[in-house]
Amino acid sequence: MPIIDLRSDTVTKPTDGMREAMARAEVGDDVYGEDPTVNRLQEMAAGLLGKKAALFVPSGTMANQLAIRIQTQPGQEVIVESKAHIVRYEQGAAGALAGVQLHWVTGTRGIMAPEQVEAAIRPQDPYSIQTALICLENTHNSGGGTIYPLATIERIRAVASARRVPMHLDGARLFNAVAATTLPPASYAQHFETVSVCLSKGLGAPAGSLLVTNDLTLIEKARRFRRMYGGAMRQAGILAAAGIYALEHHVGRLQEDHDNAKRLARKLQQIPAVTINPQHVDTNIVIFDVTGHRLTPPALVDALKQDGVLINAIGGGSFRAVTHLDVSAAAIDRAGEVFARLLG
Ligand code: TLP
Repeated sequence: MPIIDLRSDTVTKPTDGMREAMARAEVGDDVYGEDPTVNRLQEMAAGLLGKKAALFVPSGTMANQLAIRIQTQPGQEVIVESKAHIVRYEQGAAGALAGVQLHWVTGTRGIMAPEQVEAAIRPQDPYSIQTALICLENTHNSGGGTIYPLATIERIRAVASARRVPMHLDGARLFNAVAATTLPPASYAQHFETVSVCLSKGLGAPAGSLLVTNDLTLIEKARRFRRMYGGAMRQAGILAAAGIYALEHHVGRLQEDHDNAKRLARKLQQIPAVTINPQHVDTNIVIFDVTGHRLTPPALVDALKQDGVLINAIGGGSFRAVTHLDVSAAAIDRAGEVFARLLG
């Protein structure tokens, strides 16, 4: 019985075509700027997002942390949604590495209202901590793969510009938002000084993220801190080739993952013990709740595993299932049967 792994879209394995591209990649030492495949990926990513430059880094966490480090000073503050990846899953790096304080704003399914952001920006008086950066996450992971409405981003941008605060986008899953809305990636990216995008989530590359910006001084700063953080790689073209392949072949198929996520959500909705609103499934992340069920969250995760379905418990009675290129519609149907049997 093949395992249906819905824990994350990070679990995807490189396809045969991707492995071939990796094997053929022309490489060089990227610390000398001499890896032609890394350079090609960086140019490609910058072009796609309508920016001047990009820096290839090992992970989404590093891309976010570089963005924070290069746009803040120790002792300043960063506005971020309370369930953002930067808050929950980056091991306190913003405090530990950049020396900044995070100012949490609780949004609706991860989306902050422009008025909330405005209220969170500190006054410029001699005693208040200074707001250095505003971070948004699109799609919002813990919010349930929520797409940031472009109109909301535009209004937050207007607030940020009026108060002269730069903005960073954690776009680990920006291409899911792009696939769902059919808006070009640059239409989102134009509102941010820096954008991070991940190649190793729904796009299916084994590793790698990009930090993208228009500001060449910021890219050079990021290159130095990438080195400091231990993220400067050598013949990284092998990984960059996977990224190029992903951008060329796997963006167009993301809508399949979104269709499968909706399919799973509709199946879960039919189980009385499950609380879920399929309308809230914007992209490839399905969050549902089974609070009060006889099985505790770890027991449910274990029972599902026995039946070949892997998901993550994310606190309280909530669970997350993520669709991706290694999960077919038929696999979703089988997972749906397992959920119905164990929770019904
Ligand atoms: N998210 C992972 C876990 O770390 C939770 C997942 O399984 O979803 N930004 C966002 C919005 C993310 O969801 C993630 C990874 C990252 C950044 C970090 O990427 P990596 O894992 O490459 O450091």
